[in-house]
Amino acid sequence: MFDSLAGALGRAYQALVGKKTLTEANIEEGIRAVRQALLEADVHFQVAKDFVKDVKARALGQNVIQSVDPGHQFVKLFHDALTDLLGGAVTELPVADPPPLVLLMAGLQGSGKTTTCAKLALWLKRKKKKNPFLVAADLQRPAAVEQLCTLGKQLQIPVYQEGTGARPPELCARGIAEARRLRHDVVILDTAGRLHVDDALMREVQEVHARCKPHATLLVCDSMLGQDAVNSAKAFHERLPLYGVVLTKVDGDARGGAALSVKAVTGRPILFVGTGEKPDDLEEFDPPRMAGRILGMGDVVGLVEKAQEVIDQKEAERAAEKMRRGQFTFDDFLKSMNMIRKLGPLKKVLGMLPGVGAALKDIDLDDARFQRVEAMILSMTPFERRNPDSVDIQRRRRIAAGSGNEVQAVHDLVKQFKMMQKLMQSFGKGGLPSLPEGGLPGAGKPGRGPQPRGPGGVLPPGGGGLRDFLNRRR
Ligand SMILES: Nc1nc2c(ncn2[C@@H]2O[C@H](COP(=O)(O)OP(=O)(O)OP(=O)(O)O)[C@@H](O)[C@H]2O)c(=O)[nH]1
Ligand SMILES: [Mg+2]
Repeated sequence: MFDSLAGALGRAYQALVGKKTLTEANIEEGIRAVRQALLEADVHFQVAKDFVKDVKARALGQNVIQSVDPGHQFVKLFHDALTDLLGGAVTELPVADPPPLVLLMAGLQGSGKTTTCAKLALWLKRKKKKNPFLVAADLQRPAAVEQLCTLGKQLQIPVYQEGTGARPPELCARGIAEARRLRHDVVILDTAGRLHVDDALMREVQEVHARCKPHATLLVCDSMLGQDAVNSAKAFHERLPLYGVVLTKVDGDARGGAALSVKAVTGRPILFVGTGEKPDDLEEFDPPRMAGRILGMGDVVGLVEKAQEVIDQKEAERAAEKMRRGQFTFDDFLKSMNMIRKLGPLKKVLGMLPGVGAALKDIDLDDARFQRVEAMILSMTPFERRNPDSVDIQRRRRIAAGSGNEVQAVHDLVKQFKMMQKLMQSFGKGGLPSLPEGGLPGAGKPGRGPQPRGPGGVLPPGGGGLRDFLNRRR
């Protein structure tokens, strides 16, 4: 999400880099680029207009700190304005006293309600140590009940269902009573969707709402619908008080207009975003962090959190120690690679790193490349894996044949591995290594200042840079 916006904002930022101070004229120039970027990102016209006015007022009102680069100052105030536009701070779910917390999920057909019910239940179970209970109240289609039951079974979260014969309000009330009896602390109601915000749909959810008095009604919105998603959220909110919004399919939305407009247009915040089809593809929506991501500051916090979840700390430390001592082998390489893979698709992971997201958007980064590397390493003998220097041309031919690759691919792997070894060793000596030709992706963004160069590693010639390495085709 926000790829195009991040790119366009880069241009706005560039307009201010190198200027001595923030003046009305150069602020105006930056602002113009921002307005353009917002409109390109499909942000609601009025929202873009108000936002630009806000940024300008902040820029003109602030005391210019002489020693700080205007570009950086602008980014800071822009970050703050963007954070406010996205809702300010994280909006938590309400607390129910006494439990259970009742959440009503509503939204248009295909927006992702059922999937989101399951994702949210899993998130509550894992992150908040809750004991959630799902209620299948979409009685429009028999398949809808089945879909929720299947998800529930897969995630080991119980689902209350009565087939499709009952009426939703009564069914939901019975579901909640059952949850209370079984001492569940959260109940999530999955309701039916319609193609449009029409009377029949609204009446049904309103009835469920009146009967069950949920603690929060969450509207599930498809981010890819852009402005339409925002308009339907507004129409919904006019007829049913919303607590907040869950924005789905942000993984397929390069523009992010809905995310940027929802709060301003409806007055209700986004609580979660759906980032994929799998049950764990749900993230809490964190405005400051999201603003950082848009501005290319990366989401290091998100990456660290994710890493803490999936990475074996001891194993990682062992690998790091070996790297420092220069004892890193192909076996360790494979282990580390698999750890990174657990973080998710590589492109997603790298997208969380500062400055990398926008730079990586045209890179051919797929897991197939990982698999190819894995196949090559697995085709090596244990001796070869421990002694990378032993992998001579004859062995390379055998490895290529064994793993179904060209010999050139093995050459590349060995070369890259040795390069990495050197890089790691120079880290170990305390010096920051000089970067491969072309630098790391995104590191060369304007205005980021010179890259630190340490005394340590000079890389073998012809490194080609990480970008080239990753782009190299099969
Ligand atoms: N890529 C992506 N796909 C999603 C996301 N959330 C849901 N989907 C997909 O969107 C489609 C519709 O999701 P559902 O959960 O069935 O939508 P619904 O709102 O319950 O649909 P109805 O019950 O027909 O109203 C499914 O194919 C989901 O896998 C997401 O965050 N990212
Ligand atoms: Mg559904």
